[in-house]
Amino acid sequence: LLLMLSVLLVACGSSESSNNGNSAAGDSGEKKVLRISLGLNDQTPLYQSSLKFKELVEEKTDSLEVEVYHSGQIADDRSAIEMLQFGTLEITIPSTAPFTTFVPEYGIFDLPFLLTDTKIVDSVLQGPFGDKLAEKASSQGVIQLAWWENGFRNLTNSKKPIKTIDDLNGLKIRTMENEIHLAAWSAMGANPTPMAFTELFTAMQQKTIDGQENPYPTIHLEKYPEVQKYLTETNHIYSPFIFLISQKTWDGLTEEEREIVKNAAIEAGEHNRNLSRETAVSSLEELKGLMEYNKIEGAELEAFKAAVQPVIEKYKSTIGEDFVNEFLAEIEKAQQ
Ligand code: KDG
Repeated sequence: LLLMLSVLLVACGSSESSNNGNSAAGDSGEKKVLRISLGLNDQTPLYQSSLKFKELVEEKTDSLEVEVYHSGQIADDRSAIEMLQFGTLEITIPSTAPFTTFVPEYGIFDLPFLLTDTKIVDSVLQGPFGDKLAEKASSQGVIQLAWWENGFRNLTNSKKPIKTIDDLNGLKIRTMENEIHLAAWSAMGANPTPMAFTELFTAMQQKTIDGQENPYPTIHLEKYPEVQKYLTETNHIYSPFIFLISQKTWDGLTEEEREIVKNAAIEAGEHNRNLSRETAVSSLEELKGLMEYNKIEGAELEAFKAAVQPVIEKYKSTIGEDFVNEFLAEIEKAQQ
């Protein structure tokens, strides 16, 4: 029995290493495997659109196979990005926030209350400015092939309704691993803690934190109402997803395969934007029946904006003053 077991183990080991060999090096004659690492679960628009990407790639070529892993099965956002750099993972689709430690310019999205609707978002990202920013990723051993959508972020907590900025006082909020988010929530009076997405549900369940902020589809489909009672519409941040592929993987693809992968990432990105937006509407409807909901607006919204203004000013230079000004000009152009 022991002998059989060790033979089996060796067989498993070798098939795994040959599979890794395929994905990294792309041995001729065998399929190259593109694994996608996602933090969100298999109910979310992110996962559904990753399946769309798989379908688009696999219908165009027999040489590539796409495998989609959800719920942080492979890694959290930051570790997945590092794996791409090492060439030990092929694709990940993280939020931009944890990517700012690699490329600070992505921090424009972390400046609160600047992007206010999807029309402006599309006009800024689906054009030359979006392309220019995406090109900056390649300095880090990863290539951004497309803009996908996480969505507008809103606040939940287990303690009390948040109606005024004073209600945030001392509230323990999980943020993404991002300096500007920490500074912004501190400026609004909360007590923020950075944490990988993969640890978030347990932290809410065990009450080591009181609240968190994410787009409606995540709040609903990751079942946060099971551990959070209050939902506050703040729309404080527009959070993009970035479709990243390892430079090492890219180098191992033929010209034709690159074309297929890039086009599929863009087309599935369009699918993702539509699905995310539809789901944001339906998820909010569902959430209103499961949580106590209110919206920050009018004078109260102005108080939130005023509190984070010094943070915006402070981080302009970290991101790059000229680049932030270019971003602001793009927003203004889109508003006309
Ligand atoms: O797959 C994406 C998630 O890992 C993460 O980016 C979701 O917005 C998110 C968060 O709050 O960490």
